[in-house]
Amino acid sequence: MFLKLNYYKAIVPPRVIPAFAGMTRMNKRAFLFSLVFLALVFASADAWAKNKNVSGTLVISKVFVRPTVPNSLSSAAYMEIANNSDKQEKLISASSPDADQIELIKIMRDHGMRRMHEVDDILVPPHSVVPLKLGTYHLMLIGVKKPLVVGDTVRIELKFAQAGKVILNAPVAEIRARKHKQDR
Ligand SMILES: [Cu+2]
Repeated sequence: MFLKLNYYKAIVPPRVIPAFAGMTRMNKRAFLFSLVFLALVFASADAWAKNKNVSGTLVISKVFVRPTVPNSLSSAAYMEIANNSDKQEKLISASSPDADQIELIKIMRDHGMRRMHEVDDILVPPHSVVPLKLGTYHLMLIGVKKPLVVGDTVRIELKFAQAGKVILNAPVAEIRARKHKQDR
């Protein structure tokens, strides 16, 4: 068998694989058909997996953006990010056509005061939910193009390490809990 393979390698061009060279015409046809069939199976499985990743294993809910206050061009977006997969997910950036930039902000305690710290990413461990809410994280919209009022919708594009781009249409709504002075 080993010798036979070497023999085929010697007489056929390098790009023709040895197994193919020894086949009858019918076998070649069946072999090519199998290759095409397998390629189609893998292509559709891949598409299905990608689709499932965005819509099934990564679930983003409770999304809203705060209205802007007078004389302010910034706002904050809140949501819950659920990762139902076995892999760690990571929010790596966010942007919006309605704002100059969006920063990922973590609230940290500093001498008893809550302060905003920009972070590079927000980790979402496998099978867990990370809330972006008062006291944890939020997305800081900087340089909004026009004042945001209740009833408006803000398009936010999130970029995840695993799932890639996720587009949200976030409603502008008042925050129900206590006030968060750091965001003003
Ligand atoms: Cu903020």
